[in-house]
Amino acid sequence: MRIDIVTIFPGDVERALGYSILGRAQSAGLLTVKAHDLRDWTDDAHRTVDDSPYGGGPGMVMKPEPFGAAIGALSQPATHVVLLTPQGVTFTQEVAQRLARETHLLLLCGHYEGIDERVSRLVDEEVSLGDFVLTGAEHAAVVVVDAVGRLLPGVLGNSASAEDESFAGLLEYPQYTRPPVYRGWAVPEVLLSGQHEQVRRWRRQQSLLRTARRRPDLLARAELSEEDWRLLGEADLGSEPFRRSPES
Ligand code: JF5
Repeated sequence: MRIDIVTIFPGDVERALGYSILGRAQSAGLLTVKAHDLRDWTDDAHRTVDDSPYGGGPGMVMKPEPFGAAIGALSQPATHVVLLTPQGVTFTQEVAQRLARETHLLLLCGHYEGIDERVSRLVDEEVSLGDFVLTGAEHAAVVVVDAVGRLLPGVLGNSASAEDESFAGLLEYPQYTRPPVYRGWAVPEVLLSGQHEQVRRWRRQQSLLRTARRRPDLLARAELSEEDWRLLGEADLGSEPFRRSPES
């Protein structure tokens, strides 16, 4: 896959994506990421990318022409153009899986108080990380490249594809490693028992309970088996252990 990113901070974005698993994926030729300076598609001496809003009001609005010229220069027939903005559809694992099937992504990063509305006519979709506002969409672009990049064939280890199917349904079960007792908190006995079928049932039950407590919205949409209903029914929904400062 190739991912081009249009931003006023191309150096920072490329550096952020050059480390760890995504850096290795790029070195291995599984993924190519290139960040481009939006100001390269301006034509004035000051390389202006913003202007004051029509109708008045505070702040600045990003001009449409540099984005339009960048899209024109970087797009191929197969390119999928994504504008990162709080106005977009919410980015989920399902969106990441859909984008991971593309061969060429072009991500556009907005800034300031917003972008001229006509830029939306030039893109395939608008995507938002969630209901919050960033100073710039660069951090959103890095998140999207990370979530999409780890889904590409060969980027993660062997367990990758199986693991990803499990998400979007239920939350993961709790995991433990050594030591068997830490600060008086013991690892659940069943995990030390070597009884694989009991371990499997316990993990499934923990996933169901944790999802019921923390994300009832996910549980409502999950497809539960007969066994799932039994595992849920036989357990006390209860509450989670205290975190810091229970009296605050
Ligand atoms: C931005 C107009 C972009 O705040 C964001 C963002 C949040 N989720 N995804 C992107 O980007 C900055 C602000 C205003 C366009």
